[in-house]
Amino acid sequence: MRLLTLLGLLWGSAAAPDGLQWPQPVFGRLVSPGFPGTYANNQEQRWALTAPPGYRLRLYFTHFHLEPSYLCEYDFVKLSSGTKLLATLCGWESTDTERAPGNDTFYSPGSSLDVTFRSDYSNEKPFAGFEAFYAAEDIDECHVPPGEASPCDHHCHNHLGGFYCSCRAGYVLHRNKRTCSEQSL
Ligand SMILES: [Ca+2]
Ligand SMILES: [Ca+2]
Repeated sequence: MRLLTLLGLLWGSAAAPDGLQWPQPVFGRLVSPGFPGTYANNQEQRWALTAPPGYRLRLYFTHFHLEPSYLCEYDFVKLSSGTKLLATLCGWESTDTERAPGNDTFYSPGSSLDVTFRSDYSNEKPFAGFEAFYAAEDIDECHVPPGEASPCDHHCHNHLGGFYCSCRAGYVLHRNKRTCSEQSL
């Protein structure tokens, strides 16, 4: 019951329309029910994590031991962001048909990350579940993958929570703050 209340509070704050403040850095620890003890059957828990605008969420696992199953259809930890599925994890070692997190670090594409843990109706033996840590980190908008356009015409400057553009000598920054045009004399 207490858990449900907490989830409700998390939901409530995540659903706040505006004026949502982040007075403190966003970070925390997630564990499966009962961790470091074994998790029970028929568990489902969801964490809706939200970072401030301009930030993304980074998450990694320090412990992971779930029942392995083909395509992780029995017990799993699912990472998603909106409708985008980022990973479905189970077992403790990756195989051809299942993925365990290992030393991977996971990043939300935007400022939200949903973590869902689910266990099915049975376990052949006890499993201790998982422990994970998350933190919000600045999105480096200036760092774009090869082949993608930089957000700035000329120079891009990253900063915490955003970025800004500047232009080479002889050019001025357009009102859109991105485009550079030749300075008219
Ligand atoms: Ca199970
Ligand atoms: Ca930034």
